[in-house]
Formats: sequence, structure tokens, C-alpha cells
Amino acid sequence: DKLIAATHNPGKAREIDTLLGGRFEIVTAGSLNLPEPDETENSFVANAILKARHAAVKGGLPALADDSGLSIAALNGDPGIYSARWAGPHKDFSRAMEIIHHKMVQAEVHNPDTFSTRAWFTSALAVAWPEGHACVFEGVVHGQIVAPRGDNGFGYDPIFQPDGYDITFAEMDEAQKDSLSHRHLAFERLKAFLF
Ligand code: ITT
Repeated sequence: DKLIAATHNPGKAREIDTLLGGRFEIVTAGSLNLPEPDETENSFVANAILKARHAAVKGGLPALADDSGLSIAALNGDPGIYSARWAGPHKDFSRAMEIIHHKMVQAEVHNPDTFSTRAWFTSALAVAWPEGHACVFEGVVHGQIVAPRGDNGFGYDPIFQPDGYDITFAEMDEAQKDSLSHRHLAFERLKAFLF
């Protein structure tokens, strides 16, 4: 069965491929020349459905999309659904992680008693069919923001240390991250429903 992986993020595309476990013939949105839709909704779930529907309708095949991001308690949940946008048009995540560091320093100065480094990654995975129906599954992993460590993974992986581990996502190999990540948890739910 063919399935469009409706993502333009290569790091995500690799994890999606692994987490699906070779179950589908994956067609990338890039290879079909599908344009990237504007993420105009205001939740991970709604943006995932928007991206999956857009690709399924344009591509004429079922499509899977992931909308994800890092939410930080001390920043009132930012960057959250804006996680990709904080890196700017050049997808500069070093800069996005510096911005986070600065904002967290300010937050600690302003609210020293309530400040925390708590954070969570969310992945919403949507599957949509060309006829228009869709389903969506969410996974969340909690942890804390730390100074950047590690070179593996992508995006905000260097500053996220999941609860129960003393290494960041970027210090884990791909198999370890894939065994406990937000995306893994969302896939467990998706597979239980669809397969
Ligand atoms: P697509 O929409 O084409 O899939 P995108 O990168 O724009 O690609 P999102 O809109 O869902 O995807 O933005 C999510 C951002 O959150 C993404 O760019 C990453 O930087 C970050 N992110 C999501 N999952 C992550 C993970 O597992 N590790 C590190 N950063 C992650």
C-alpha cells in the first residue's frame, strides 16, 4: 500500500519511515512536488489534519502528517505550535535554542519562585484519505530543558532531556530516541487503531 509522508522535514521523514516499520511504500511529498500548506490552525492536532488532508487530496493517495513541537512551562507553552517558525526561514535551530535560553533566563529573573525547566514534546500524527476523512493520534513526552548536548537527531533534540534519563535526545542513538519519543507514542496509538 502506498502512503504519502506529508512532511518536508528530512529528520522527521526518517523517523516516520522507521516507526512505520516498512509497512507501507512511502512516497514523499517532495517527490510528488506537493506544495507545503500554511499551518493556519492553532493546535498540533488541527495542523496535522490540515497537512495530511492537503497532501491526500493533492496527491490522490492516503497521507500521513506529523505536527509537533517543544512546549516550555516557563514560557507559557512556547514555542509549541510555533517550534518550526522560531527557527526562521533558514531553519536555524542553534539560534532558536539561544532565543529559548535568553527567554528562560528572563523568566527566571521575573518569577524566581515559580520558575521551572519543565518541558514537553508533542507529536500529532494524522492520516487522511483523498475522500476527506481523517484520524489523528497524539503522543507527549515530558522532560526538562538543559544546556545543549549531543549531535544526533534534529531540531530541539540537544536541549531536551526526557524524564528518567541523564542524556538528551541528541545524545541518544536513533533507536533509543525512537523507543521513547513523543512520535513513538503517537505511532503506538496510530498502529493500534489502523493495523
Ligand atoms: P513539516 O511541517 O513539513 O512536517 P516542520 O519541520 O515544519 O516540517 P512542524 O511544523 O511540525 O514541522 O514543526 C515542528 C518543529 O518542532 C520541527 O521543525 C522541529 O524543530 C521541532 N521538533 C518536532 N519534533 C522534534 C523532535 O523529535 N526532536 C527535535 N525537534 C523536534
